[in-house]
Amino acid sequence: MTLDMFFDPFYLKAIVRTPDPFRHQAPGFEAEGIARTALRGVYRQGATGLQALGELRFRNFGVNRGRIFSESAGIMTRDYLNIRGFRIYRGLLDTTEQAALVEDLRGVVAQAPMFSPMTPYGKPMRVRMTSAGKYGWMSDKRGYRYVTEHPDGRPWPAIPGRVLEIWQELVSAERGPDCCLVNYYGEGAKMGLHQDRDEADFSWPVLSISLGDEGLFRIGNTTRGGKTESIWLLSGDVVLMGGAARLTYHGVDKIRFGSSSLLEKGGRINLTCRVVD
Ligand SMILES: O=C(O)CCC(=O)C(=O)O
Repeated sequence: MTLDMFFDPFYLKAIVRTPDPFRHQAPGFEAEGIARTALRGVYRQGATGLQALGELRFRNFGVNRGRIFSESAGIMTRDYLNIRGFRIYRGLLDTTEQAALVEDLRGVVAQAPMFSPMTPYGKPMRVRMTSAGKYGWMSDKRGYRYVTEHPDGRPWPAIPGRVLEIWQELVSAERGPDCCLVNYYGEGAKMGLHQDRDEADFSWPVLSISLGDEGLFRIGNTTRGGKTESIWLLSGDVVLMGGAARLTYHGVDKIRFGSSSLLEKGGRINLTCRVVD
């Protein structure tokens, strides 16, 4: 049996060539299983629970669940909660990944500073925002829409590679998102129930990544009104809103300001990636 494992800052790479059962332990990581054929994969650090890749089982005792990319087996199993068609991947990003993503976002904000949009009805939104990608989302008295430039006239910066990787894994490797909207919820910020319907093609899901303070996410129905369900989204959680749930009303009632130490000054960041046209 040959089992090569080594760590780099973001990936645990494992190359397994064996027909024999094996068991391997490294700090924060344990793998066991039988590989009937040579498997080569790249495994994110930070996975918890049991994940199966072919006949190979990886168990990780880190804080969060990780991601698996398979080159050979093409089988990926990942747990998610399903609430009204919203897939909630709890703790998909571990704390190292979250911090790296925040660092990437600092770069985005340096090129495209956060601003407070106005609703078409003339009220300032409670959430501050900016965007990355081909388009940014905009709201002012002319309405909700996507635009190719930041209000200061510059094009939006590129979507960070780490965000694209998550999209590639959960949504599509062929088609990337056109927009990554970056919302910042400071103390007292919230977002009312709404549908995401400014995009041309609703067959693409919306991918949402939560970072920082916990946010109470409310999920409604495809029409206004009716009973709703709520869940606290935690830092590192990823939500996929697609299929029949693509036009479901959703919003954020409140955040628990200071509940996470990810952002120095507190608050919650939410990224939403969308195909726009
Ligand atoms: O902050 C969230 O979790 C949701 C954000 C959202 O619904 C949106 O940007 O449309």
